[in-house]
Amino acid sequence: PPTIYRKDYTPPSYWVRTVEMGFDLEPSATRVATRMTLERNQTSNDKVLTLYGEELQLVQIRLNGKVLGTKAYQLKDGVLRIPTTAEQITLDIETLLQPDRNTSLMGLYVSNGNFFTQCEAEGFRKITYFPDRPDVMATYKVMLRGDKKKYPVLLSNGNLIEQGDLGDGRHYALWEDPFKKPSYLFALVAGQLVCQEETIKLKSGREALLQVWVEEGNLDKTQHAMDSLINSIRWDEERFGLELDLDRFMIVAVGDFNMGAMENKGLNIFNTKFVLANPRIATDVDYGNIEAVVGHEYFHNWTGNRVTCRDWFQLSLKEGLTVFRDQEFSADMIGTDSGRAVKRIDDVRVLRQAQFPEDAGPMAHPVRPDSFVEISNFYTVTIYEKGAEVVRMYQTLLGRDGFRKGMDLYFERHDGQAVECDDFRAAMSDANGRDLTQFERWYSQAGTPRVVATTVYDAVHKTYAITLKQSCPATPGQKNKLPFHIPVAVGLLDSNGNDMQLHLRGFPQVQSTVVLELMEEQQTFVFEDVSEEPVPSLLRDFSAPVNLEYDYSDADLAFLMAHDSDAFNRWEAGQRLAARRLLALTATAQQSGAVLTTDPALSESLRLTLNDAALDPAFREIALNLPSETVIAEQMDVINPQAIHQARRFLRQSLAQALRADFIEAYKANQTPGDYSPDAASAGKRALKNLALSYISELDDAAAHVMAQTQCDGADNMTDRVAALGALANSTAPGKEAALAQFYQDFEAEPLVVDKWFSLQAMARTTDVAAVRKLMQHPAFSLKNPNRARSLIFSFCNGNPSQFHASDGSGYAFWAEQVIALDAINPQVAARLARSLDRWRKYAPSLQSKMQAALKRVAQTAKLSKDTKEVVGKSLA
Ligand code: DPP
Ligand code: ZN
Repeated sequence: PPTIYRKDYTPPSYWVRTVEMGFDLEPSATRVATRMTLERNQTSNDKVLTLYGEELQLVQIRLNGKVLGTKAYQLKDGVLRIPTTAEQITLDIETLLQPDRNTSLMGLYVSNGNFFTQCEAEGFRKITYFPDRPDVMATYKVMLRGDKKKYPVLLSNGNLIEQGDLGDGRHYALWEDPFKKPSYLFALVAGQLVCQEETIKLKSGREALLQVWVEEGNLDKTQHAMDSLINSIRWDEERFGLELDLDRFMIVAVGDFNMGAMENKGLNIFNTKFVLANPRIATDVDYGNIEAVVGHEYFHNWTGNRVTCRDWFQLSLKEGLTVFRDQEFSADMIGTDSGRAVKRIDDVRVLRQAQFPEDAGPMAHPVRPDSFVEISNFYTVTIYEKGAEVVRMYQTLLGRDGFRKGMDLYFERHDGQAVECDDFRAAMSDANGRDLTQFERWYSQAGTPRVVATTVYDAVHKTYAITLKQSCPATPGQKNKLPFHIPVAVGLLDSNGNDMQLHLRGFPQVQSTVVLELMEEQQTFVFEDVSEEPVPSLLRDFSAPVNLEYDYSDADLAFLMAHDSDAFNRWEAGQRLAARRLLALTATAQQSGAVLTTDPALSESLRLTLNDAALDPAFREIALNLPSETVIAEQMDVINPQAIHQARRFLRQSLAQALRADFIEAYKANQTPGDYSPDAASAGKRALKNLALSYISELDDAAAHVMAQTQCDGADNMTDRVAALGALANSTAPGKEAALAQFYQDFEAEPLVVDKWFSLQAMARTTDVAAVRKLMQHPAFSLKNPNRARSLIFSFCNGNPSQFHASDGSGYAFWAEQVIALDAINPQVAARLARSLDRWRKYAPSLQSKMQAALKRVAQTAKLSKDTKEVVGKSLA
């Protein structure tokens, strides 16, 4: 399959102005009649109109009313070319689809008897032949016809214009979207659905109808999504002055969905996982995720839909910005400073856990990639999460007000347009009179920059100099990197642990946190009037997506853990200390016969944090969580998954021993009696309580078993229940099997909970490949449902490193089998799983060769999708 390059972008030869579509909905044969009016793009020299179509049966094409014979066009490899230079064209295209055979879940498909669409990025071409590219924007009018009983609800984008009976047991609905949009934002839904609805008044006084559509029986699980939607609408009005532009906004939940959710104009389609919640089935984390994803998709209405992407290389223009917006929204919903910090830490954890490895591996790509084979493979943590960090850096450099000015200018200039990342940067720069030329490198250069800090205190002149030196590792296709523009937020702590007032040489303001702008390869920043040698607090609030290194002593780190006014760095100091211990323990664990020992300094520091009642429970929980096995792996030259696992388990056990009484105390002190509420304060208490339970459970003794069993039996909410079941699943408790069976029996009818049941077993310490294979035999397991496949197979391959990397290579053989099986069903999901071996070159040679063999086995499979081919190809390259 061909590689597509950003540099090859050319504007389309024709613009589409209006689209009218008629759908006759039948699962095995849906007829689609599309009429589009096109207008020649005066700037194009191309004498051909190009449309794209995939897996379509083409029935007929009419150009200006006249049927086109097969000689009047060329159809090859999904590209339909019609030679023409006419100024205005009306094109009628009739296609025939088989939605019930569509397991890719792209285009029009059937899920549990209902119809849904997914068009981003290139799914519209599975519905009709079309200039399916985001810079082609048109207004749409959509007629849906179908059986009245089977499909009582017929939805599409925009406003419902008309509906009625067709007399033959069928009915119709006509929808019109007044806003022009790219084809990837098209959507339809048809089937047996019910909704919760509410009318709200927008800031301007206009009314809007909000609906959350679900399958019957799920109406008791929509309130949180509705609340989140209303909060999102209010937040965007307040923070960015952006109002909902439609009279009607719908969210529809579907159980078969490739991604999290989709921002189709006025008709968002969501994975059920990010809609359905009540205390019985959803955890605190689920509640938080639903709020974030509902916000994310809603915010796309402006950042993505009103202003969209010129081409798919600009994907982060909408995704990075919209993730940043949803992160800020979630933080504002918590409201407290400490809540904001916990949210920030959570987001950075995701970045380090998933994006840093991506940036260091074979799929590393810039936030604005230069090329791709299959765009679906570029819906990545780099585009999304690193993209959000890049947007956050504008706010760090320009301030909140400056950032808002940039946003205002961006909309003023580009509303209704399809634009580039550079246009966003220009708006930020122009609105603030700031030169952001060098900042462009965040978009063009891949890899996680490394910043090494060194400091010198001059006691005579009372100056403190911080020297920052940046570099960036080579990534595929990019050997040498130029310096980035890096905002490094810095504070200095005096010997009492208080923030010093900072006088940065050459700058008038005095502050407790200063943002140093590192632009050269190496720069020295001098602080004056520094009365004693401080402890530096570097990269506060994680002000840039870099690896910052500084030669802290253990004592410095303990000091920062106890005193830093920047909550992020308090947490960071603890993580640095723990990572040090874990790396040392891992090194020891690799020597045969070695005995693991730990020093009490770390447990004493953690004890202080655990027992510090002045700190939010949510913060204490996140601070007591050790760096993950993946994060530790990334810090090693050669990854040894078993040694890392052994080291981390040992450290957790020794902490459990040392802090047992404190954990029991925390467990008791953080109960949340009364009715369940997912608010941040209650969720934080539950998180700390359940963290205590998980540490105590590391001891795997009778008392721990009783504790987990009691919580499992008595829990009145999913957060507590699943935490207790997880503790049991990782133990040798006598009641373990019965508890797992009971859980399944209780929640058999709730697919999202059954997913949890699979996933927690997949990640349990003792679950090996054989156990996963056995779980695949369970009647509730299916490879066809992406959530289910992810809950078992992805959870095992990505979330159980010590078993997945079993020395006999059985995990890799299993992985290859599943990638191949999934690829035949759903290439997008398969290509995701294919990423699990990205880092194969970092393992010991014996594992490497087995991983390579598994990758080759997949690569050599006949009829492999281009999605999976690209991923394994890049891995092996
Ligand atoms: N654009 C979607 C989202 O990220 C993904 N298809 O919201
Ligand atoms: Zn998005």
